[in-house]
Amino acid sequence: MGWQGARQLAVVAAGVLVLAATVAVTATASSAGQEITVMLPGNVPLVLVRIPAGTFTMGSPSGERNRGDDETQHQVTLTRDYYIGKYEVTQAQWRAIMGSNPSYFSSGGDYAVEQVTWNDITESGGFLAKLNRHLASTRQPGAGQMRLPTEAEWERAARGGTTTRFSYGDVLDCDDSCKPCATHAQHMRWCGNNTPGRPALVGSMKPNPHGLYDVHGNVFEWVQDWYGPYSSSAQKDPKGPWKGSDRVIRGGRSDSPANWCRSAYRGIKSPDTRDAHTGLRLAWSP
Ligand SMILES: [Ca+2]
Repeated sequence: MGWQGARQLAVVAAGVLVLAATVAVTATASSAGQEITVMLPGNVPLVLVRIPAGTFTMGSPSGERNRGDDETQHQVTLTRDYYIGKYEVTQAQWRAIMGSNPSYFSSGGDYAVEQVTWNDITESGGFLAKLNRHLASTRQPGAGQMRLPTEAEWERAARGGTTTRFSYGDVLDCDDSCKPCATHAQHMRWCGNNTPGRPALVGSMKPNPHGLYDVHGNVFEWVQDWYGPYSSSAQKDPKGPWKGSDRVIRGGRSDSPANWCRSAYRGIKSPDTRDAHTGLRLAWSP
């Protein structure tokens, strides 16, 4: 073999190494906790975290303190991995896509966007439509497929494998009011540590076991589903009732008592409701 032949072999060997590296990345792509970042206009990043397919118990046990009677426990299987926003959608992200900031507490930047209706998000020409067009035109992941999470996807992601009232425990040493509570204070923006009663910067509390921020508190988050009673039987990829009058919001808000921020708590709003405490988190099925 001459010098050229040896050089070609080296190139081939390097190619095999590159291929091996590619395979390794692909293998990692199926694991939980993987993050992707897409870029919005103006170089505004948006980060999503991979949540694994699997089965979990949705709702709360009958003995959970201060539960609602619409939280009937049932088994849910999600058959596909999905991504969900690491943070609530921020005012900078909304402005990058829509060109304006509708928030009542309009600090801008990485504050959670609010005063957005379910219709603003999902209608033709709304946030999701424009976001998906941007991702398509820039050939980024999620193009044409970014959406709100289903209620089941939201709760599985929020629980992060836990069965307690919050993803950081039951916190039975505190009551469910706005009284100070050292345990809650590290994990969520609720009335007990947010005296002005307004949303804060996203990501300023501890994350849940999936690395998601502010699933408890800060702003309520619209999900895809119409509100309706749960079935007590096992469900696969549930999407809620096929019709209804109210949509579901999840996770509590910066001026709510602690129990509204529980993993199983279900809030209800008409899809045209615009208030200073309701925003959103994105989802995508790869
Ligand atoms: Ca929240």
